[in-house]
Amino acid sequence: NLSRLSKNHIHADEMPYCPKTSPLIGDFPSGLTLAQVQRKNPLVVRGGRYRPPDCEARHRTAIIIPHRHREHHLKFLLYYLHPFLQRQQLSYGIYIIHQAGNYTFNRAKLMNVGFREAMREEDWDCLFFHDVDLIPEDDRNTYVCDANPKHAAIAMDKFGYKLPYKMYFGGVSALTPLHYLKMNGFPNNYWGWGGEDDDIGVRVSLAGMYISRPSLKVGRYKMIKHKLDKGNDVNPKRCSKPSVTRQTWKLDGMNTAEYEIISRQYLPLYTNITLDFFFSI
Ligand code: UD2
Ligand code: MN
Repeated sequence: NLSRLSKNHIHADEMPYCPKTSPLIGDFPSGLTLAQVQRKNPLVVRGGRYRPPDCEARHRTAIIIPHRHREHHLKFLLYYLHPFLQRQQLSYGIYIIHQAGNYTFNRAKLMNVGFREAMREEDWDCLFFHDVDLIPEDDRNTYVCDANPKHAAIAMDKFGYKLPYKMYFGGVSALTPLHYLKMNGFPNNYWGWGGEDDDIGVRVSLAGMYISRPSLKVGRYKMIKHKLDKGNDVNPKRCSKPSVTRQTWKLDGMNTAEYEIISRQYLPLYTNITLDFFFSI
């Protein structure tokens, strides 16, 4: 007994003390690397794809994430999202749509790119259009589609876990390919911050559909704090009116989305699709 005690003691002595505050608790573990996320998700394969190992998934979901200069957020999102989606027993793939260059950011147009490029690869039955900085807090928030377009991010910490206004459609939304095509996708002409989410919300009803939502308890998200990015200035056209969308939705959207892909990389944790709108304007 004594000898075992002393052995333990020596062993403990050889190790450094744990940090004063554990990096393993709290929201965002410090010093997290993509290699660590990869090690924690051994069943995720090339391009950020996964299927449950012991049953046939009932749902095939693609996650479409618009991205530029948010590597820090992306790392945390992948850290939370991969295990979250695996617990839901989905067959899934993660697509990062990366806008390169300095041209003004265009979130909605990047979603159109993501839709077409993801559907080109696989017959996804649901697409989640997902801000890079939103972390789902509740496992019951299932990443599958409803009969109508679903707005998933309805209760965010930054809005006091309440829906800010009735037609709000920002953050995270889920549409089937049929929903998406029915509303002619998302607008291509919202450059910079704001307005595109309201336009998208109006498209849903103009196309004869409803916005479905999970409960306020389930649709909870944490937004990683950030400032407005360089190259994403407030869009002067952000206060678009439903009457404007009514005139434009059939003329601008998926049917007119033009772009040129610079590269497509199948990385261990996601598929990265890079483009620069400068070359397609
Ligand atoms: C709100 C909406 C968002 C969108 C935006 C207006 C929430 C939680 N989200 O977000 O859906 O409607 O307003 O456009 O209310 N991004 C980059 N790099 C950039 C700029 C943007 O990666 O330089 C991506 C990233 O995925 C980000 C998203 O675009 O999460 C939205 O941009 P934001 O986070 O700056 O805008 P925010 O939080 O006001
Ligand atoms: Mn944000």
